[in-house]
Amino acid sequence: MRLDIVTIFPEYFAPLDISLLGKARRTGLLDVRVHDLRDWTHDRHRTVDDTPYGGGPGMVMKPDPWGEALDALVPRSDNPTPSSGPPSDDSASTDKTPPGGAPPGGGASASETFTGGVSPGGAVSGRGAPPSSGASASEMFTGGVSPGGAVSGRGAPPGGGGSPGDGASAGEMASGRVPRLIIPTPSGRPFTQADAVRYAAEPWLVFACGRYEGIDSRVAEEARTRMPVDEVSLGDFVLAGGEVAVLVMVEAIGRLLPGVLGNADSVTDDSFAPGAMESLLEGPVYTKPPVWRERPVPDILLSGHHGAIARWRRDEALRRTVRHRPELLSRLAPEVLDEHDRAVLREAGFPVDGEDMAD
Ligand code: 6GU
Repeated sequence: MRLDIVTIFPEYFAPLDISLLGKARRTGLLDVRVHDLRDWTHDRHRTVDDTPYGGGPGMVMKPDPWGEALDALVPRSDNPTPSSGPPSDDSASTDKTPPGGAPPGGGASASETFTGGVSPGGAVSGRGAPPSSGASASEMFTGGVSPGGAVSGRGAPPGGGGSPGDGASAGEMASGRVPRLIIPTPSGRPFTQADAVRYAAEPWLVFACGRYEGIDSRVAEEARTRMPVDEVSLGDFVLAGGEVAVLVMVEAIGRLLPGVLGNADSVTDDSFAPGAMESLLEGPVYTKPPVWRERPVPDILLSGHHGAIARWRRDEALRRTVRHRPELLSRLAPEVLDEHDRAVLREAGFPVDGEDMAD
């Protein structure tokens, strides 16, 4: 998977060199390229912000550097080779891509187009054949995804992918010819585990980190004419900028890529994992010693009865969800609960079979 991150603070992304994701990058599972937005400015001060029209506090990110950055990273159907890298002669490279780094996953045309990618020091390296071969103008601007076809084939995308107005066809997305653009903002739709799963199946994502009061709205609007764009939020609080939000999302997505976690670290028991844990919080976990400061590990976990252990874990997940996130249970369809689940919920004080449950 290829990830491009555009930011005015490339240093924020140093953590992507370590731990799980650092290893995934070194083994080539993850191709992360960090770009300095200021490389696409042209004035002496490398200005990226300006005062808001209509007045008010704070500053807004100017559309021009963003437009040029996206033009450089994402080929246009009428100008397939990314126009140029940032014009800056700044030699301090923030592009972490090794020469000849992996192209976005997908078809041959994608790899022809993006081998080498864009280096922030200057020009596009390794320009390949234009991707226009085989893609008609109508394919480029169908303005949506084929009927019934979520782009990633994972059902209705809650993040807005495939909504009318996405300027990319399912084929373009699947081939990695155009990326999905993800813009973190507190005014976006909530980012969920389902989004992480959906994004992890895509070959190429571009993250645009806003600062100040956000990015001039015309940037997302124009980008939507040529690629799917999701504006997403991590929750009901305000961060100083999108960088930390992107780190969070990249970690949530990256750990789901095949080969990043070992088999022993299956993600199916995670809180929110699609399937049995959807809308449930994972319960408590224990390791050795069996008694610690006079507190024993629950006997059942030492019993060796796998079925009983699985049932106990589910009971604990249900109880914890009642305590911490009762609104998640209200979303559960009653048919995903068995009689035992209902008994546990009732005992924990959550009304089942009542109007609190989804239909
Ligand atoms: Cl995604 N960005 C910013 N700047 N603030 C946030 C957020 C994102 N999610 C919650 N607060």
